[in-house]
Amino acid sequence: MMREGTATLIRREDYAAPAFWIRTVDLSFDLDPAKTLVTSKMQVERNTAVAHGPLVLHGEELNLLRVLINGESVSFRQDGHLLIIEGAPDADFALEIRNTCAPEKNTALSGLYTSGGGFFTQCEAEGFRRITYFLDRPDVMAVYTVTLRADKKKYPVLLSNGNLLETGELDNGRHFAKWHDPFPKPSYLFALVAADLVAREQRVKSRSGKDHLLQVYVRRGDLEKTEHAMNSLIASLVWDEARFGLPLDLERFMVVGVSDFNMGAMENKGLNIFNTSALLASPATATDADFSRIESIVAHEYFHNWTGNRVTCRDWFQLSLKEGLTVFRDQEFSMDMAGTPSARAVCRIQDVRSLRAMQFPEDGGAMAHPVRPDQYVEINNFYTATVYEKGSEVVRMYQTLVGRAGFEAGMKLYFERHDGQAVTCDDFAAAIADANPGSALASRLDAFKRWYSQPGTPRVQARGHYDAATQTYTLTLSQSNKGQAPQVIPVVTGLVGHDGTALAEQLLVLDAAEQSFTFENIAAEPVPSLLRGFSAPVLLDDGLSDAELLVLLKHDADAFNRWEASQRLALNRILAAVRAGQPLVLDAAYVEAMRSVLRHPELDAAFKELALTLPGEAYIAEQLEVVDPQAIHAAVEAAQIQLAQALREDWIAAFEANQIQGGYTPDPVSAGRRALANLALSMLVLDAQRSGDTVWPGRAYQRFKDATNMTDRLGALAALVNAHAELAESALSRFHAQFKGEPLVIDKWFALQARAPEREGKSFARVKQLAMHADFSLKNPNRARSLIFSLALFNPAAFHRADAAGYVFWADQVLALDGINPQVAGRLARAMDRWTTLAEPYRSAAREAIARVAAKAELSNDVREIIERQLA
Ligand code: 0A1
Ligand code: ZN
Repeated sequence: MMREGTATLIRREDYAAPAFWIRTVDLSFDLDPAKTLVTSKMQVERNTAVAHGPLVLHGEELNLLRVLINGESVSFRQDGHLLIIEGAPDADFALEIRNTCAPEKNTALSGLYTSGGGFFTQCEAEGFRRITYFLDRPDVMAVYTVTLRADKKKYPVLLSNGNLLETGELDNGRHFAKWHDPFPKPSYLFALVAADLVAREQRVKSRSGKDHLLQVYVRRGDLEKTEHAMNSLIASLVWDEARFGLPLDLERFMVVGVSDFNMGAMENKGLNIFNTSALLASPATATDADFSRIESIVAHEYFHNWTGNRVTCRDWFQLSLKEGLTVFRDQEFSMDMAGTPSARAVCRIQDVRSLRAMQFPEDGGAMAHPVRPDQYVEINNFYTATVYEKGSEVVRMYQTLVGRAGFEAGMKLYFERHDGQAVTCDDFAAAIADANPGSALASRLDAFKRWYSQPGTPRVQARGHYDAATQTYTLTLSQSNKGQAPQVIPVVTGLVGHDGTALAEQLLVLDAAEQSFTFENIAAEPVPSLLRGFSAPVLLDDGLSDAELLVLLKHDADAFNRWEASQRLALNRILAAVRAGQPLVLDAAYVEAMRSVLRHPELDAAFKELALTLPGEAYIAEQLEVVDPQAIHAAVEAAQIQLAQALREDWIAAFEANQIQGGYTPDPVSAGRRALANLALSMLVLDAQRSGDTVWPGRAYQRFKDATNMTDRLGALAALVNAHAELAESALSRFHAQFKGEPLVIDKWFALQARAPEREGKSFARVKQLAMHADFSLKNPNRARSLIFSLALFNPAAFHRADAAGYVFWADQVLALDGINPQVAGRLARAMDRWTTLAEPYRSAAREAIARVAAKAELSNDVREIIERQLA
């Protein structure tokens, strides 16, 4: 871990090519949890394009044993985390390094570490330097041969990237395996696994007729939970060939699950490593949301094989080149898998909801940065919603501007030009534009690229004017983003008649501060449906009245904007109450609109559930200049209670109508029905708390006990817990007893309690109590997230307390976690990103808590960078 004083700011503009290339690496590992011996033999070449200079290798937390050049020992010096060899020859040479590392002490889970008695690696972004000394930067690409030696009983499975060359027995009960990856790759894509695992296997033939072996490795008892991941993998393979013509380039493709992992998963070449939470699913232990998340993460990692691995990033500032593009690809895949237009819209709505909940606050807060950041202290802090999700929106805008076929042509050119290279976001932009000369993109490419360089969420204002005499409708669009230059904003616009007639749809490209667009032959004043499908990641002020929003809610041909109208109607009411400091009272017009959605004979259950779910508290906070989390929560809760009461009969009908007979399948239609039934049940239990009715809590409890799948079981449990119903306690203990052998389910048990809507401080008190529970540990990232992150990042009303106890707890947990796993601690630190917008007394108390963390002398770079940005 880097300590205070060693932090350096890395700047994008300082990029320089490396002085040396490493062409091949022959790595051998003598695996031992306490002390693993690593021998690395490299073929090194001076980069003749760069002036003479020493060979400077990265290394962290290593014990160096020897350094040889062409078989001879050589003088070197060590400076912090650098190994410097002044006398490296000009001619190509062989470099041999021997060192040890201590996997079982590696609680940071970066580099080589142990988990559940096995060895695993995580090398992105800069973990390889914690395994051996290397030019640990993505533009140095080498061909790897890897030999693993380990005790055969404890570690029967030995895996690394590429193809298996050889296996055999050694003395003392040890064995070995030798792997070779023919594709040159950066060190961050290296991986090894040595553990006692079993695999689900499937052979598949690609379009070209090539055979491939797919394997999903997990711990012994988990094999039955790998079917969904395997199916998702096969579907991903088929999709990438069909949609982008991109085949699997390896004979063998392996996926491994591990329960201690910092992120969701990792795209190591041919050996993807997954957090078990992103891999394992059975109907009894995983919810519909888990099934869909697994499908998209399996696809995401698989798609990286081309977008990330075959073409990689020149430097870490280009991270969105692979991440934004790969998120876009996994989102497109999920939509195609969902099938029907309305199921596609549901996917899009969910993606936008999470963009607004996570990325919008980030872009307005202490960690705001462009999609292609200009500087960082710790790159691990930049695996963000901006780089991933906003990056994906930027890729989507390319597609909107050049069309789907144009985008596919652009991708083709990108691979023709750059296969096997480490490149930049500019290279990607050039490929898409060059493949589409004369497009709306090509003529504005420089301005479009401001999406990479300017942080912040642009605000777009739209005002329409109808001229009955000329039968024209003129739309004036303007944009602003904190004084920065205008961005290129594709605004897909429809005009809808008050009777619901679709009058027009057009792609408007806003590329100036203000522009007007005129529609001809419009017979009567229309309602504009702007930014259809959320065609750009902006905040829109369209000035629409309630009456106009109701027209869109009822008639818009664009399902996304129908949903958006439902959210705007709710948002307007919540904001008005919060701004006025008055209790929220829902009006009949809104309630009736929601009733007609709920009763609608044709709308899908999934859509109804999304339309009837109120906007998230974080997104509401984004609309306000001064944020009082308690006032927001009170307004949302009041809206919920009133909707629960006013629509009681309709909730009952929706609940009854969406019971599914027969076995569980995670398809979008069934999942949508379960989601609506669960929402209805929550509403009915909530209303029962008000009315004193005991029937619905009883029914929820019964359903909780009888459920045949986790979605229904957890839904019923959530209905009881979220309403603070009396039966919640016995349901919670029953649930814990039933699933005590299933860590991923116990995570849900913690998370559900930590996310329960706050009532009289009960949720917060419960979190503090659960932090002492025998099953709780900060060492396992999933467990830490399930409790502490759930409170600090996802339960604003429980966290932001007038007595500051939430902030004190946060500071304690950040400091404790920083001593274990800086990367995860850095993520928790981000709970305070938006503290400057808080109302008093929260604001002062928050500053004090942040200052307390800052005052700690020994902080990781990860946490220090976040904290310093918060205090800047
Ligand atoms: N590249 C992976 C995510 C990942 C990133 C960083 C990690 O450690 C710092 C681990 C995984 C992905 O996008 O799936
Ligand atoms: Zn990724």
